[in-house]
Amino acid sequence: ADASLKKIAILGAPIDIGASQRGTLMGPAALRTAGLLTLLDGLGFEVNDYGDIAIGDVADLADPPPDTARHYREIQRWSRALSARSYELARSGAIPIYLGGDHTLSMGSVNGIARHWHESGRELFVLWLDAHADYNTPATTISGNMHGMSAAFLCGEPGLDGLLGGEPRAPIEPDQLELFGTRSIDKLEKDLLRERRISVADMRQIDEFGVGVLIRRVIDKVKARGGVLHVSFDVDFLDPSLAPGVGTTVPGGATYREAHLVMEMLHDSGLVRSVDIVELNPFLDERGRTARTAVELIGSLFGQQITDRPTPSNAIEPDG
Ligand code: 5AB
Ligand code: MN
Ligand code: MN
Ligand code: MN
Repeated sequence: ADASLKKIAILGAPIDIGASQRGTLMGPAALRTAGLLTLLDGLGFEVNDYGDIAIGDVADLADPPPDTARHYREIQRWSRALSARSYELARSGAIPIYLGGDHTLSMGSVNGIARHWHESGRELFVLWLDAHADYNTPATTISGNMHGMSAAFLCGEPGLDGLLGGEPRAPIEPDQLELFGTRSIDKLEKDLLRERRISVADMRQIDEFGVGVLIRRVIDKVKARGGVLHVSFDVDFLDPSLAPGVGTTVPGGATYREAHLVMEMLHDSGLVRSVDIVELNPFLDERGRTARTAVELIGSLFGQQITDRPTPSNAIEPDG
């Protein structure tokens, strides 16, 4: 086995201007507080925490901001910095885990990773675990919130072409994007998804066929094409009863057991090379529940087995 695969690189990106609700900028701190590093360390990885990325000294570009993309200029700064950094991290051979921050994070993180895999001659597939499709463009968006545009941007949809400035762009093909857990799509967004023939495993399909069958389909496709996988985990993929700490909850999300099965099967596939954890909003969370659940799921993604779970401390103690 490749020894460098045992290395994990953590990078936080405290972004919240891509969403309508403030607060996701506390996400990286909450995920660290919930024990992400200790958990990964305990699973046998060499974990390096590179802290949170800073954008202070990035000079503004001169491209005209689209008028239906809110906070374009700030998100441009984050995306450029993240893309450059992400490319370096991917090249280092470590598995980067990006801590968000709202979902605009992926515009930078995935672009940098895609650039690396493109150079290595391997196809990168992006699994989008999310209640939403995030396939709006400045022309289709109703809200103007850029966290609803990241998947479209990554597939090279028009309207945000100047976002990365001189940073090399590495668009992924629409057939390299796999939406999973979807249950809220805007009208024009849906039209665009259909036109591009993007694969969508929505909650209706998950109810009918089960997550096991549908995630297996994704894994088999990536394997058949000799590709690798990036997991973009929007915490609103989970049911709100399990993950209340998000700004855009939609009822009917993945259950505890479904989400764990997804992560465990992805781990067993050996295909995952990078991860985003986004949209956690600690300001809306209940006593760290959402952060802890997200961390536990990342544990499963990196090899924690369901059978290794300790019995909670409220269990009846045997007599001594
Ligand atoms: B998230 C909506 N489609 O464009 C829009 O949380 C929601 O990153 C986007 O998935 C949700 O504003 C973005 C209504
Ligand atoms: Mn999202
Ligand atoms: Mn979402
Ligand atoms: Mn959201």
